[in-house]
Amino acid sequence: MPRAAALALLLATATACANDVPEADWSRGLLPGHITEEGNVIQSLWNGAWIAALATGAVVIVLIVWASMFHRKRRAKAELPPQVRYNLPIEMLYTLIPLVMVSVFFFFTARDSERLAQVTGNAPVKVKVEAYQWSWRFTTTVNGKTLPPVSGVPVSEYTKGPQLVLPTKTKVEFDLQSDDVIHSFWVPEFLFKRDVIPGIPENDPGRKFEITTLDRTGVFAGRCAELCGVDHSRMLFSVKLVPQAEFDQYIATQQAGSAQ
Ligand SMILES: [Cu+2]
Repeated sequence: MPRAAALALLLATATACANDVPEADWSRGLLPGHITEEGNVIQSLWNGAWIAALATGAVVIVLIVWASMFHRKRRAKAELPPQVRYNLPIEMLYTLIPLVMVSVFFFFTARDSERLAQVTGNAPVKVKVEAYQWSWRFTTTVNGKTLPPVSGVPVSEYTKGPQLVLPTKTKVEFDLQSDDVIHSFWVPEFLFKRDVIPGIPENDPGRKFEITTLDRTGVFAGRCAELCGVDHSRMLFSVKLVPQAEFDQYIATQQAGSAQ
């Protein structure tokens, strides 16, 4: 009983502190609601993988129960049951079914990761992300014009970290760079994260990825997902999604600020 009470207390406090943790919903298989088109791809791969895993599990459990109920050793007959060694059809089945299953899983995973890694290079908004111990610097280029960079310091609340403003319904390219250690750029609502690895040369496609934002506004938490030192947990930032008109306004104020 005291254990249960302690757990309940822990859960209550954890929930109270975790204001930047997006709400996970059972209908989405416990993923947060996504804000990118790529999120649709990830959500359906996630759902499909769970359905396949649960279906496989159900078949296995039914077979185990069936075998243990109807093929028990009978007391009277002490002899071995019929053996299926060297039974070609059954052995082929043992081999073929797992092969087909793994191929199906592999096909969907490969198809979707290919799609997610695709970089067309024609995104109207490009963001250079520089990760450092322990914050981020975002340099946004819109239609060839570069805005002054936004950078931050370690903070305990994501709203106080550097903020990346992006328009809705727009393709955005990210270019990840680190000059110290490995970090990982993670916005939970992207349903995607990628390691920021030092030493990858500029223009290497391995440091880039693209998203297309959905028509969903708001401020979303971002964090570093690779233990990178003492203030790793305070390497927080936010992504603010605004309608195009508001984004144009933001660009205008940023450019005016940099001209002074
Ligand atoms: Cu980090």
